[in-house]
Amino acid sequence: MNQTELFNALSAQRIETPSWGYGNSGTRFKTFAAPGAARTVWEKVDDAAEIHRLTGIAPSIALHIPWDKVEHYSELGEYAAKKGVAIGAINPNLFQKDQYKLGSITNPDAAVRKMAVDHLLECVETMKKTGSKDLSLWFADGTNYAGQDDLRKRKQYFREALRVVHDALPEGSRMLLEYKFFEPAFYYTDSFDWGAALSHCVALGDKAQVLVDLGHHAQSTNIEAIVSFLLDEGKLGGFHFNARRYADDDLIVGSTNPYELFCIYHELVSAERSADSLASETARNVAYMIDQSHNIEPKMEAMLQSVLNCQEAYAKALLVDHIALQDRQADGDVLGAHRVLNDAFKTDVRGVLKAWREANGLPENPFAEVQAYTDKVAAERGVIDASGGYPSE
Ligand code: RM4
Ligand code: MN
Ligand code: MN
Repeated sequence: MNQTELFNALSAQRIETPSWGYGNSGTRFKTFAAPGAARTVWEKVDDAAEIHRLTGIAPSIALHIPWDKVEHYSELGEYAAKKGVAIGAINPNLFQKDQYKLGSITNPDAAVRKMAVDHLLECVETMKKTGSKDLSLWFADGTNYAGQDDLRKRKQYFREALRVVHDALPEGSRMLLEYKFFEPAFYYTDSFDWGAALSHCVALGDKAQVLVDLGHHAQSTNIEAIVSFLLDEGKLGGFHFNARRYADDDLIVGSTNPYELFCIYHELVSAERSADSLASETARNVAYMIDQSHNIEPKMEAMLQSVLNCQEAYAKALLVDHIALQDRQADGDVLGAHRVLNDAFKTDVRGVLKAWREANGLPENPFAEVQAYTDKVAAERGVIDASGGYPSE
């Protein structure tokens, strides 16, 4: 890959940032208020636009409904467009109502299941107003004890509900189905792994694809293998990027395991470049999204770092010598092939990325600028009471 091709690929990279990464957030123990944290969806749009201004590759913001509910979505869309970003994925919320104690779309009570489906359909209507192409689905549904509920019945409820939503999606849009093996349910989760999510998506049809959240796997799961399998099936729809050490930690993507992120990007680049049209088209349409809520680190700086970590991993993946790699693989050269991959991973791409930033008129020192922005909004917005967590003493 020559410099022009490398620069073009870097310019085409896209990372969506989440509205919920800009507001105050915490653990169940405590939410520490961040000075200047966005208080409204409009301010979240301002913050997302600033991250895009600083990076050039974060042109959309995901919304969470109802956290980001507004009366007129067209107004919000226009406001965002004026700021230079688009409204991205719509994330429904099916875990914060009292009725959902035993689940939403898999609840044993038909009235609750209907309420959940109605919310999903409302989100489909919202997509039409915001021009969003992706409905991003995560379900807290599951059970805590063996025998608590009928697992096959729950699977059927899950499928039935998703079918209604799938069939209501406008042309050219899709549903992205997340899976997570635990939490908040601990015995069983209705969308518990990529295999279950994949079989639902296959049964539902063309508008259903799997979303891989990096925090939703058991320790040492080979996520790049899941990515390659889903790409080959034409069923990888998107990512929720973050990093984990123990569980769904939502730390900065690429911070705990940069090699994993590189290997994931390598699978995406090689699918995109392959002669297999299904895999390459699937790779080209993947929605890359960050799903992180920063609890103690400065929010804007953390989001900036996250986008830049994705850029660095992608740049390294672009440098893999695919011809040499295929030759070594065909020769059964175990470590030779491994070294070809690692040569790219070990390349210091900071100089290339600096040159790319210059060529694209981006700020030379985005961290200094994000600090200035954070100071400015802290003065304007102040600190809002966050408290949260367990009841205070
Ligand atoms: C889940 C999952 C979803 C997110 C919720 C709040 O762990 O990652 O994507 O919307 O958390
Ligand atoms: Mn997620
Ligand atoms: Mn998660």
